[in-house]
Amino acid sequence: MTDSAEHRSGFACFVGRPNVGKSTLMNALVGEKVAIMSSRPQTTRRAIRGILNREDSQIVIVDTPGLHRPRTLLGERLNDLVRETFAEVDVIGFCLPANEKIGPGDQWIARELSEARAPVVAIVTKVDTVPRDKLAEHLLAVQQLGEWSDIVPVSSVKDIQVDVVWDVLVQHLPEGPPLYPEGEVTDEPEEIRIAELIREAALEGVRDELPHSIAVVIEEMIEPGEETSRREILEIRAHLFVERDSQKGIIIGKGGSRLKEVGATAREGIQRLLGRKVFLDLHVKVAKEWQRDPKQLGRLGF
Ligand SMILES: Nc1nc2c(ncn2[C@@H]2O[C@H](COP(=O)(O)OP(=O)(O)OP(=O)(O)O)[C@@H](O)[C@H]2O)c(=O)[nH]1
Ligand SMILES: [Mg+2]
Repeated sequence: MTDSAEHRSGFACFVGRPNVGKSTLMNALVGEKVAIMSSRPQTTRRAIRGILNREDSQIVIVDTPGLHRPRTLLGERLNDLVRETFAEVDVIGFCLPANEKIGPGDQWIARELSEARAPVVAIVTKVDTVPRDKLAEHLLAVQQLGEWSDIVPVSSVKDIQVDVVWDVLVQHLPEGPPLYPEGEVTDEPEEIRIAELIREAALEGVRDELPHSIAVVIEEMIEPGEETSRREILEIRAHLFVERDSQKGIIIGKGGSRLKEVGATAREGIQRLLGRKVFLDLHVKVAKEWQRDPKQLGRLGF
């Protein structure tokens, strides 16, 4: 950094329909898995901050839950969260996937964004999935959808133009010193990141409504040597909630086989995150219709 007055810092957020690749793009920019990702819609349920550091700039990216027509109280709360977020940031990245036609969902979001105070950059995601001529057509359609300060095509998976997204977002940030200490990649508490890794492992391979019904709460983290410790390594006790008894069976699987797989996958991710070995103790519980119940939503952290 030559002149500290030229350092830029501020907040950006990604919005868009569920499953368009917002979290994958944030992780690609940060260079670490800050937000969980899955092929199921509505994977993200929180406004998750990823922190990007360069010598001349710091962008705090807020990854938001996909915007959709809400069918439950949880859905309404998530949409409110997104609106609050985009009212507070310096620049908004509106994510639209290259491999899907612009639909009523995108038009609805575009209308919402036309009220936003911050400039909006249209980010066309997943460009690796379409041929060039198709992409050109799509970019034109995106251009006609609203007023954008830029349009950036990107592929997070193939690392095409990810750095351009950074450059474009930074232009809209005010001058100022870093907001977070260098080296920090997120301000998400460790316990929440662990719970999210468990939820991510549970999401893949389940169908229909089940992904939406899953919630994870960390009950206890017991260090070896603590009074209640029964292990030589860190023990993590977590509850995996579903909404119905029938779902409990699906998650657990025949003879506990699926739950075992979920546990093994989650443990791998947690060990990578913490850089140490852990013992993961997973219990499946039923919280009846928690997505619609204000009291239970509160207990699960929404
Ligand atoms: N081919 C390809 N797939 C991608 C790309 N980016 C994301 N995906 C896939 O798209 C799916 C959804 O990605 P997410 O990042 O979880 O999407 P999201 O917009 O955060 O979804 P919600 O949190 O549910 O709103 C995952 O299966 C990703 O692997 C990309 O650049 N190319
Ligand atoms: Mg997401």
